[in-house]
Amino acid sequence: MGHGPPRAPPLFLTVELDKTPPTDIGQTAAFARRPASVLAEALLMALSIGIVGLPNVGKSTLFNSLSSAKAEAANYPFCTIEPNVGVVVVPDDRLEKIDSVIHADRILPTTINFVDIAGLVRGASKGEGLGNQFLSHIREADAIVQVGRCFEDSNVIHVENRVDPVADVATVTMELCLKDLETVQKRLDRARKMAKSNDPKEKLAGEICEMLSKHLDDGKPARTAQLPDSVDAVAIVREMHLLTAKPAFYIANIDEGTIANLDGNKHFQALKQLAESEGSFVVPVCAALESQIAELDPKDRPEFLESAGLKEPGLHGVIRAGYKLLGLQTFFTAGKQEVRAWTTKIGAKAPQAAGVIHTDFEKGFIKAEVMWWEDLVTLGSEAKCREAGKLAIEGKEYVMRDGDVVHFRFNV
Ligand SMILES: Nc1nc2c(ncn2[C@@H]2O[C@H](COP(=O)(O)OP(=O)(O)O)[C@@H](O)[C@H]2O)c(=O)[nH]1
Ligand SMILES: [Mg+2]
Repeated sequence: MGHGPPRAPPLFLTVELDKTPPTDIGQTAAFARRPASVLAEALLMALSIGIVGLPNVGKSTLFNSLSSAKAEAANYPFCTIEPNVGVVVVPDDRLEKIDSVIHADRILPTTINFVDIAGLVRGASKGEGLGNQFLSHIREADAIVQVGRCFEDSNVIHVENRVDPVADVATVTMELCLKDLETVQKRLDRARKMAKSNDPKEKLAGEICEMLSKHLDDGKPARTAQLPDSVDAVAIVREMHLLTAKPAFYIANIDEGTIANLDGNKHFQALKQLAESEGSFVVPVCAALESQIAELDPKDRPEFLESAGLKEPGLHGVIRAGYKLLGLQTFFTAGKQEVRAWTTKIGAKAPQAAGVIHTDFEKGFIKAEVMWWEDLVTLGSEAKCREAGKLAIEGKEYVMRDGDVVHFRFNV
């Protein structure tokens, strides 16, 4: 195996992607044969999580901390794509460990997008506040995280004059439910009109819409509705693109005083109970602390975290939660130029993973050479893995694992 065909060229596209400012895209050789929108395409392909919640709960503070953890993100020159869309680095300890045996020129983590969605207030579904502008942002997001204010601070006005995250969450969820109700009602009208045609799918659509109407009317998100478990039913619901059908979790924005002692924060406990009743979960953070952590030099962070009683920045938990909720996993490429993490959906096969790096890798996929990241770190090199029989040659049907280190062979 050591005398196989020459190594595939380095990952030129991705290297260029990070180094080339957007205006120069069409001019570099690597991009010459690709559409100028390749950067836009790459960024759009990234899955995104929308941050929602009432005003003054700490959304923007969290968003800014997420997208301005500058040191890690230095390799991403356009960390904020639009003022409210941020590219966020997915923290992963394995990168450093892999690099401890590779000594690459640089390490590149994988990313996920967060979107700061303002404008949700009571009455928003009827155009209050910023009107319906927020809706398109929520529709575009792949998942939703709702921030609940659990901190008391008389200097920060609460729009409804009380600190009650469960009530806040209910208000926001209700606005989204009301918007979904309109969608469901339209679909129901159509199903009823079509009833005469005896189309079984329309009959099913009618039943589903009736169930959903009742559920949404109670202020319950569509994702928690018990619906028929069939391919048609799933398609009917999916086609409606309901806001409350998106996967969701919660952030509890806690004050500095109780972040290290959550049992003592009744607001957090209440929010946790609500999340769990929906089969979801809540991640505790202190937005005020997170914004200080994001400003710090990475080498000063451990001491700061320790003094705050934290093991890691709370935002790491938020990022991991979002990643998991979206059903994502990580694989690595490791070479002299870079050690890099990439994202695929759980269950992706080797050619799809190759396509995350470059569409040519997918089209011309031949095989994947796969090592387990820990084997690489323990044995010290790809050659050693090969000798030890720890480097597998996999084909098109190989299902990627979280933690694979891969070298793709392809033909263009
Ligand atoms: N005391 C305290 N204030 C916070 C915290 N998080 C946010 N704030 C403050 O609350 C105000 C509103 O925060 P912002 O992030 O703009 O809220 P948004 O309207 O949800 O985007 C700002 O003055 C923040 O500094 C926190 O954890 N503790
Ligand atoms: Mg804001």
